[in-house]
Amino acid sequence: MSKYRGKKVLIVGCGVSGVATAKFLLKQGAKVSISDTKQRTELSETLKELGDLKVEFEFGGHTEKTFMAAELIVVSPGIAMQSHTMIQLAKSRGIPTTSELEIAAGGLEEPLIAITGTNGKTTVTTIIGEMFKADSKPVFVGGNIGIPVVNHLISEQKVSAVVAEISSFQLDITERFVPAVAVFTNIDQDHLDRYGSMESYINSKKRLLKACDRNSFVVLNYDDQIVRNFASENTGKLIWYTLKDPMKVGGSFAEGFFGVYFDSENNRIVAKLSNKEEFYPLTNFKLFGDHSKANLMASICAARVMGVSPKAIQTVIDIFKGLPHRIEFVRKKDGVYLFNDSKSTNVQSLQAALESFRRSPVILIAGGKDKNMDFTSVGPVVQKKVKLLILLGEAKEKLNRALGDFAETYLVGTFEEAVLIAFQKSRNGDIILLSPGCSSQDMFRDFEERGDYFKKLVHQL
Ligand code: UMA
Repeated sequence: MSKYRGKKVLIVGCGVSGVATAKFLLKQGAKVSISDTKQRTELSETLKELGDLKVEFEFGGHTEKTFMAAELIVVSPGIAMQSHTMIQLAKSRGIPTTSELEIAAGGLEEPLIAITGTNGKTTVTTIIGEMFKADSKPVFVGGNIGIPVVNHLISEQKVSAVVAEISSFQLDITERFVPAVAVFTNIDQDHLDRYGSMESYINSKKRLLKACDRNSFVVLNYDDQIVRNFASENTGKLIWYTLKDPMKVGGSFAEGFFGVYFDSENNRIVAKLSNKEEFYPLTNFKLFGDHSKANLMASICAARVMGVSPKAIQTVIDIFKGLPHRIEFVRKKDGVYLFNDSKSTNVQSLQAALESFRRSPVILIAGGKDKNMDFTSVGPVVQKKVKLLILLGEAKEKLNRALGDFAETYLVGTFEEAVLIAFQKSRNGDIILLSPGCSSQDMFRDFEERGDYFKKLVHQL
């Protein structure tokens, strides 16, 4: 019998994750209520999902009565639990809290491959999923990518693995889960408006490392200093991936190298995950930049240790076209190449996008909602690559102070102006790149709406 049967569970937050959790818990026989600060009318889309299922609602705020009546509280990832008065009050009265991820992980019969990091999470999650599919292995792909992991339990389908993108927000509210594989892509400034300091953001990411046991494979990016340092606290089976040749790094790293690296001379990836080396040529690999190779290597580590065949891995390398809004080629117009990188919502992703373009000068459109980030580190790459900087959104003044001296700069009010000026000022062979380096919520619902709007304007040119 389910441990949730008859239990009074309060779900805080009626978003995608809250609604999926409600559906699962109802199926388990729990008595479910949902509390949300929004009004019912604002939540009509997500509420449709629940149909006429028996749920008690509290809209327009959270009350003590509702929270104190619960035997278990499920907190949505978007809620900063540590500073939430009502959740802290409930905790102080001994009411346990949990998360959608913890509930889902507790019910999984299949191995969980968890991917976290500041950038590249969605791409790595997707590529791993594609590798399983190419090997005819059924797989569930979800998590922070927009599909709650608990949906897999609702579906009751058997798969060979669950691949989940895990955000720091999810990690903050999750205590008990043991991944079979944990992948760390990189860690750089992000969500500092929520965490206040890099240390606190890093500690949040580290919760995934701490969740691993000695049977877990821990995949670390050697090229990221913060992630590299995680090795000293690792208790699982360590796998490295790096763009560097381990023999050139030397020392004990080269001698005991277990992992995947990029062989630049032969444009191929080398996997040393057993006694036998495997080679994956990148001749047909379509994604731009070193960060894409790094994402691919992280994916190979996870897929290979979970038994995906080299043939399936090579198939995905050869055919994967990338995801929308990530340095996505939109169109060539009058000799000018236009790219949409709306998913670039932090400093590191902006840097990676600019570094991906080796040749032509770039006209960069950047700006959006600031997350308390410091953009000064992007100065040198702007100076090297950018011929014109077009800034917009809430962060435009801040970006101008950090980067304005490195390229001719325009501050504009709308996306229409930005695209128009970019195109008017462009010449044959130039690249126009939207890579905001900021989140989208000052002007759009999310990065997808922003990217779609940019693409619409580009097609209207
Ligand atoms: N709410 C309250 N009380 C509060 C604060 C919020 O009731 O004090 C309510 C809001 O009114 C809203 C609901 O909580 O109705 C929103 O919940 P949520 O923010 O947790 O969003 P979900 O729709 O459940 O989506 C979450 C993730 N959202 C966040 O982490 C902010 C989704 O990641 C994730 O895809 C989804 O669960 C499924 O797992 C999104 C995201 O932006 C894409 N993630 C961040 C990122 O990638 O940078 C971490």
